[in-house]
Amino acid sequence: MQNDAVYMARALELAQLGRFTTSPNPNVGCVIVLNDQIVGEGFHLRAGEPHAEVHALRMAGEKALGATAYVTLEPCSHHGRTPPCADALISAGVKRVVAAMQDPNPEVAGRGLFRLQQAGIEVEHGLMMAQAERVNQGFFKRMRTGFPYLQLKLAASLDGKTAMASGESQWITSEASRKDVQQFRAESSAILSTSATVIADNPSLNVRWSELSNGIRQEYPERDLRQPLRIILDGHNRVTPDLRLFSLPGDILLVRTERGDERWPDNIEKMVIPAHNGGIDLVVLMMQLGRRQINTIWTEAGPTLAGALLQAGLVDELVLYMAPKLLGDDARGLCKLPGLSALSQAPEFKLADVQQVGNDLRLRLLPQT
Ligand code: AOF
Ligand code: ZN
Repeated sequence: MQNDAVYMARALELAQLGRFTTSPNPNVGCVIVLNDQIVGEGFHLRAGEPHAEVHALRMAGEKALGATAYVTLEPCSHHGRTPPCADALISAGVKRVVAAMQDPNPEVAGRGLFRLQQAGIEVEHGLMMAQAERVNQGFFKRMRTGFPYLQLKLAASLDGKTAMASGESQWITSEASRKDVQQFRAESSAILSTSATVIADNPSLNVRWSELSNGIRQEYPERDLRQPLRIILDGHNRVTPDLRLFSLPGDILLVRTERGDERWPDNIEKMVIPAHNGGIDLVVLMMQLGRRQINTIWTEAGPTLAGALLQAGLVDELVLYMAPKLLGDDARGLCKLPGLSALSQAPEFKLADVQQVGNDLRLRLLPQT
């Protein structure tokens, strides 16, 4: 139908409203239309609460009878924390369902659409699929591979340096870039850093909702503004409880290579991962974080972790803030990639987006495979 794309675009807009809260669930939006009029709208806010379709059906009431439902993800067919949305659409008497894409969750994976079809509902899928993919990059990667979607934040000078020789590095980029970072943190399931970084910079690694630029604080009730999980890699047991991040709200997951119970700080989650090349085995770590239902990881650390993640092929996206400064020859490089000797071995990236942020440039880059 002619207006299908308009209604799906609205459903995608609604799906986006869940981006700070739905993890580990996906962002999903739903619009119900009768006689070319929107009679119901909804989105998924939080795991354990009703799915997008249920909110939209509640709003539509009896007007769902004979209507078309536009959903950004295949309606679910399983009993998870909530009952199947496919059944709710069938009992409400919806006539047609248009889904942007199938749900890659193996519990669903086509069964939702099949069940609707079996009930005599007209079913279509694939409308605005590329956009629908983008609202759930993390959830989809985890469902398809078991690994989280990992973003690596880097901050560099014009000459590609990230810190002075002394290690001084915290304020290379502008205030505007630091605000921009808050947005990425807020949308992530977890923020990943290392003991080296938290000891050197003593950062909060949490979301300062008041600093987010676009009025998010007004749009969302206080209870919805969760803090992403802070994951600290501490391969050499160096983290101590006096660091700032321990005194701020939000959960912390400390990752070490040996248990040694007595020396862990209190009130944190512990994870023990085998050692690899003198550090934590990052591939095993990511598998475990996927199992722990972490969809997206925002990484803020130094050149060692950056290089190791890149070499292990675990980075899905680089977000590079480039400040118009020169730090000179003695400054430190952006990421440690030992053993590169030929240009043919140099990792390459595809530029996905470039934006000016204050006086800095923000580049979003995807590894070339
Ligand atoms: C939908 N609509 O709005 C969402 C869906 O534990 P539950 O009951 O919340 O189910 C979670 C799973 O349901 C999730 O992994 C994904 O496959 C699907 N999410 N499905 O029809 C929604 N959020
Ligand atoms: Zn559902």
